[in-house]
Amino acid sequence: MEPLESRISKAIWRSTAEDWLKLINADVVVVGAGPSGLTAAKYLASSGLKTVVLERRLSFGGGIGGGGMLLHKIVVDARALPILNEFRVKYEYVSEYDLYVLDSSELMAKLAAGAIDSGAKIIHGITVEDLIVREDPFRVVGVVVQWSAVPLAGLHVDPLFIYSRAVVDATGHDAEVLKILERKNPSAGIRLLGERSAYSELSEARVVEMTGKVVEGLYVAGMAVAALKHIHRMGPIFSSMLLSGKKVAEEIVREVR
Ligand code: 48F
Repeated sequence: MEPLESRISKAIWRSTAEDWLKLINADVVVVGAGPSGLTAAKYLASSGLKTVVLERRLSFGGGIGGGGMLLHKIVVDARALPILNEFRVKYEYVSEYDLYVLDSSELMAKLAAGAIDSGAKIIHGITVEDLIVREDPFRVVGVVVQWSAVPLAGLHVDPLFIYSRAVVDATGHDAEVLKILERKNPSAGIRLLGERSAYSELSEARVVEMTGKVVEGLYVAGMAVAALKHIHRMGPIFSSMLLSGKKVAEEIVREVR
């Protein structure tokens, strides 16, 4: 048998290559492993769509881990309970405030586990730096990807591509994919109106309402919706992030399947 070092390396290269050869023609690319992206990934994958979540960092959960001002709790309202139950996340009802409180660590872990167990592939350390598009009519047909370490090192390295039937911008407050769409593709006719200051109640409702398709092939979920539609921020209440993820998945399943 070969020495252990060469077997370690070959096993990793081969398995990675096998995964990527499948993923290069995905059904759905979800950009960002925050609450909206992970929720979307679970429902997409459990509907049988080949789903890959690309996450720039080496962790899951996006803004969940910071809790409320670094306190290890977040809240939801009753609308989110069916989703929390599906992911088997525990919560406590605080009647005085009419809110459900949960541990941020549990939400992160179980959203990720739920997405993976449903068949989604989550790949860390990958930054989506551009889109693949077609014109006349304008549509998005995939993403341009790079190891996150490359921009951090300030290197110029040409990226690679993942072709997909749908892309979801779940990159949070910065709406990174939509910013690329706006900056580099004037023919898409999209303008980001920017997020507004806090108004939790209104924002929780509006983000879910405005979740969905942006242009052919590109959808938006989570706080990126607020950046697109000039919606207020809501702080560490996460009902709309979960509901938005589920809603975008349902829309894509209807349109892509
Ligand atoms: O920010 P994030 O948690 O987005 P979200 O799902 O949820 C927002 C809430 O966490 C919170 C809030 C609501 O209560 O206000 O902020 O809308 O997760 C976004 C993820 O996307 C990754 C980023 O590292 C984070 O984990 N991300 C951002 N840009 C890219 C990216 C990119 N270009 N390529 C890959 N990943």
